[in-house]
Amino acid sequence: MYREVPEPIQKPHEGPGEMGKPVVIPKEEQEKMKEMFKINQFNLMASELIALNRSLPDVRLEGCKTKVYLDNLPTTSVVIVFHNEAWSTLLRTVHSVINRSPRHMLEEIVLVDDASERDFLKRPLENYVKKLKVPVHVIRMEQRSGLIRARLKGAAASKGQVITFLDAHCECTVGWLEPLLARIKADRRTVVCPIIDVISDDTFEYMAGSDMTYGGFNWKLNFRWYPVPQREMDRRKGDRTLPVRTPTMAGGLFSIDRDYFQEIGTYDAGMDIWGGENLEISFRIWQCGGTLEIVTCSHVGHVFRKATPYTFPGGTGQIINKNNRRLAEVWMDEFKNFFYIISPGVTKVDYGDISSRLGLRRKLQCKPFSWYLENVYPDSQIPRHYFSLGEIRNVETNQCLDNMARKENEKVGIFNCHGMGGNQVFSYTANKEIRTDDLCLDVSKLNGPVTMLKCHHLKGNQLWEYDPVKLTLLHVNSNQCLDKATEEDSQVPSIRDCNGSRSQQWLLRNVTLPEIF
Ligand code: LR7
Ligand code: MN
Repeated sequence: MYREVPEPIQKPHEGPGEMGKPVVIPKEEQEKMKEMFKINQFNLMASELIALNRSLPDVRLEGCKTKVYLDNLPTTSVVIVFHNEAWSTLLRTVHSVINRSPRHMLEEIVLVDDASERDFLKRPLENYVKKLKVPVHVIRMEQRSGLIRARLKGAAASKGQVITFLDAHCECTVGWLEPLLARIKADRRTVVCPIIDVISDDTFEYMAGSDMTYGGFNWKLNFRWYPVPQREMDRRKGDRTLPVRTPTMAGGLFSIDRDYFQEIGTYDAGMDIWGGENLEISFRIWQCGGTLEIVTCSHVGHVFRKATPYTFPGGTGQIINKNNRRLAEVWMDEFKNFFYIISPGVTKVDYGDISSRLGLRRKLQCKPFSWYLENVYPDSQIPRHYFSLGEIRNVETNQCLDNMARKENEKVGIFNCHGMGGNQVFSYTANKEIRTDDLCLDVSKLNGPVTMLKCHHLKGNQLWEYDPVKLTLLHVNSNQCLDKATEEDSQVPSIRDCNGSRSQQWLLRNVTLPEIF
């Protein structure tokens, strides 16, 4: 698979993929292209056609292009961990760092090989990087350890005042580094992420990411992008070139002061392979007195994949559940129950010893998760105040509401209760919404079916009153009661005139969380 990659000779703006243009593979090559796609779960053939130092558009906001930065910004080491990465994407990451960073701010690049099995990542890689004009160190994990412990090893070996982590399939654009380092110089407890642009996994086209999205998470503890809320626009007085305070980071691309990284407890070395570390460090930064930002004047591209190309020794689910369990137990206080009720399987994994992480939390006197939800992430899908969390069971049929499609605008179903959480978990909040993630139970006409719509917090068609004695769920706007599935449509509950029948009685599982109230 390894082939000698000559020093790129194309003139800028010519050749495949220049200026971030998409690469189209001719018909006759497409069989081979599909085969090659499987190796890394991206279009490896396209990537190999593109120069390692391809040109990219300047996608920054106009107001970013004229900003000036101090010359004495801290130096950074760039740490890139990889497992079986492709030659072209790994080296394109390296070249883009070298070509688009002011030389005096770039201490070195540290490549951490997480026990890759490909020969071209051994000696050929070492020989290649020796010729580059910036020190590039290749260090190796003795055994497959996962990205978390690999990053720890890279961080420990790095010398810059700042550590900048990148995935191994990134491309930095003009001016990416200065605004990141400037924020850290202004406040060493600020951890900063660039805007993550999209490099297409199909064509390697470069597409600017939005400065209007920031990081959040859902009940399953998946990282998710959400629109930047109005309060954050207001705080910046509408200036989109100012950094956005973000509740969470995606995980792969960020800069942090080297000593501060130590102070706040680096990463949880008990986490394996992949996943969870991004929310863990996000919660920790905020709860323990730091700030997490997306610096909108810094753009770095990343190849977003639809599937993972590598093995997860021990099973994907097991590993991610373990990592998530560790972060929930250490940082989320009673709110971990949201996660456990929606994913009951998680509570069965062995998550190892977390005493040193709990000790860290005590030592740093970190704030509770409720503080984080209230002050950093008030738009969270996890409501701070709620009455119940769990299934909503019909007394007559003994069946449960089921958000089968988990999509906006979809009708709610009613099926046998499976007790497995997931689509049958709803919360009844203090605002009298019935919700799951950011979707709310909504009915828009008399006798109408129940659908899931984005919660609007305006009460209206999303306001429900539960009567714990009569067990009814009154849809206030229509003054009708939630009823089991009707004859016309045996799987879609709807509202009907309240008549006291058992088909209008519902059991809400009550979770007592005294700390919250
Ligand atoms: O066992 C492994 N060892 C590794 O060294 C598994 C992975 N890795 C390397 C891998 O080669 C890559 O360079 O770790 C890096 C990240 O792995 P990816 O590219 O498979 O991760 P991802 O981009 O799918 O996932 C995101 O979430 C991860 C959760 O653990 C990490 O935090 C990734 O860094 C993170 N990526 C980003 O934030 C880029 C934007 C994606 C989004 C949203
Ligand atoms: Mn990645």
